[in-house]
Amino acid sequence: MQKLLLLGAEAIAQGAIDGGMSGIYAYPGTPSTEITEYVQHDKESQDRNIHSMWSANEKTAMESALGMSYAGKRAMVCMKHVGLNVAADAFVNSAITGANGGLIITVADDPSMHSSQNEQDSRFYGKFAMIPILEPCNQQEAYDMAYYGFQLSEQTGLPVMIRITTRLSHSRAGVSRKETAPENELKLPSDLRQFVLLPSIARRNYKGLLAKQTLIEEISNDSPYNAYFDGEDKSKGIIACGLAYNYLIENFDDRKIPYPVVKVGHYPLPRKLIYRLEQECDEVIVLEDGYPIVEELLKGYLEKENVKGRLDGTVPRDGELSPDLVAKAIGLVLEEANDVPELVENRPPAMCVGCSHIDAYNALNEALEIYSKGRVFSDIGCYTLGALEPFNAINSCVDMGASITMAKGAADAGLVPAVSVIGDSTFTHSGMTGLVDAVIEKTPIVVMISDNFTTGMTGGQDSSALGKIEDICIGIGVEPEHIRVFTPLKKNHAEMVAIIREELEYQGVSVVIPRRQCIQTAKNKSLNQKIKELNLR
Ligand SMILES: Cc1ncc(C[n+]2csc(CCOP(=O)(O)OP(=O)(O)O)c2C)c(N)n1
Ligand code: SF4
Repeated sequence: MQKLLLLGAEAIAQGAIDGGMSGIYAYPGTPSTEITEYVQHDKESQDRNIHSMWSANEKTAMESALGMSYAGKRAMVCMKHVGLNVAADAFVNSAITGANGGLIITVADDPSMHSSQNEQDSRFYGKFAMIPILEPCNQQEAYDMAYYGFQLSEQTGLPVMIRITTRLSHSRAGVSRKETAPENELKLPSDLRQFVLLPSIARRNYKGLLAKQTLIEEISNDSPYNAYFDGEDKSKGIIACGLAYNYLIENFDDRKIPYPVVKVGHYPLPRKLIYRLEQECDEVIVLEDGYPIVEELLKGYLEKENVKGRLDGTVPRDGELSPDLVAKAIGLVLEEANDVPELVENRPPAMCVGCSHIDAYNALNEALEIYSKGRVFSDIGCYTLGALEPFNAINSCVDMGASITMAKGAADAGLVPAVSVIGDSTFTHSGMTGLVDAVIEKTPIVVMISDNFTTGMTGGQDSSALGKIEDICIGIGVEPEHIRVFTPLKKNHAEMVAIIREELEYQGVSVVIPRRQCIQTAKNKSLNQKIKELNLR
């Protein structure tokens, strides 16, 4: 079989393509973005016409994938961990509807917050929804699990979560492909009310979900992704979840670990294997990249003392796991590593030279000089870097969409004028609904939608807002004379300051739109064509 050198994210994409996937839906977010990008660039996916889309947000992506599963086909939805918060309503309920065609939710967590606001662990969500979770320890397993996940989903009638973390997603290894599975034919659920979650049906479905818990645990106990490796020294037993297993074996050149090890790659936890480990060993060390979810389960409310991990400091409570941290946790002596040479400088992130957000912030800062500080609520995107020197332009960044609603709340409290700064992609992701609230109450806020025609921060994916922002704002009820568009360039600075000042004085909702293409997308032919067709410049 063909062998490929793939990132973990790409391995999932290839596994899904080979596993008979018919559609993939996603909203970009590091470290998950490369999964969908791979499918979009893959020749076989194009030949097979696998449907792929950058959806408006994670919830719409989740629901589209669920719709494809309803129609009997295999679908995947991808997002970063915080995206699962956005998709949570649909995600949790998809466990109650169940899946018809295989449905995989791939979530990429980011312990250590390399590019995220938190390091939440998506396995909690999988457990909360009571569905099977697959957690690969390497790129080959990432491929195999995506391939197998569709079968598992159809076997159990449930959506399946694949959980990865940044290191696995963004590192490469050789991956052997399997034979391509055929795509499913269109086939509706045998019960056409299965997806109608009226209380009477939801109650019935929920009982079904509860009844399936025994089945999914049995499957997990016998899963090839869970294993018990015996060891002679029973003074400790190790539970290594997902990537932690790879980190563990990296510490032993011959891969011979003296202690018994339970490798976990498939949840619910394989109870029989864990039970055996607990019985045979004096203490149990739990290695998991993320929250101490398994450790907490084993320790229990009564805090059993022979279970060690993040909670008692055997492993640091926060941050991502590493081979060195694993070595320390199991008592190995670490070899001294070289210091980072002085030549290597820490470079804080910064906006690209020539970025349109820079001109927009320069104008906004000057326009706001006549007011007291602390009134700019921002959002998540490249423009969040406006928080840093030399701009110091924003006072909040919480979650996608929060800029407009937080500005509204602050204005309601009397902080007038309040300003929101949001990007075009974030606006259609979850900013629009907040604008509805502001329009309903005619809240005195200025919403700056910094439109660069793309989702810049994650690498220039499609923006659902392209060519639609003014129409959306008018549709929501913003008065057309208070929607002001300008080109953020140095030469227009005075004009921009004057426009923003005028709108800051207006006692209602204003939208100002600095509009100029992200310079990193200048060579994107299809985007340039769309911009031309839409007459956007
Ligand atoms: C819920 C959620 N989904 C995805 C992301 C990843 N992400 C960060 S910013 C961003 C969008 C940025 O696009 P835009 O608002 O157009 O601003 P730009 O970066 O182009 O300036 C995305 C997708 C996130 N942080 N949170
Ligand atoms: S990628 Fe685009 S939006 Fe982001 S900083 Fe660079 S020019 Fe600005």
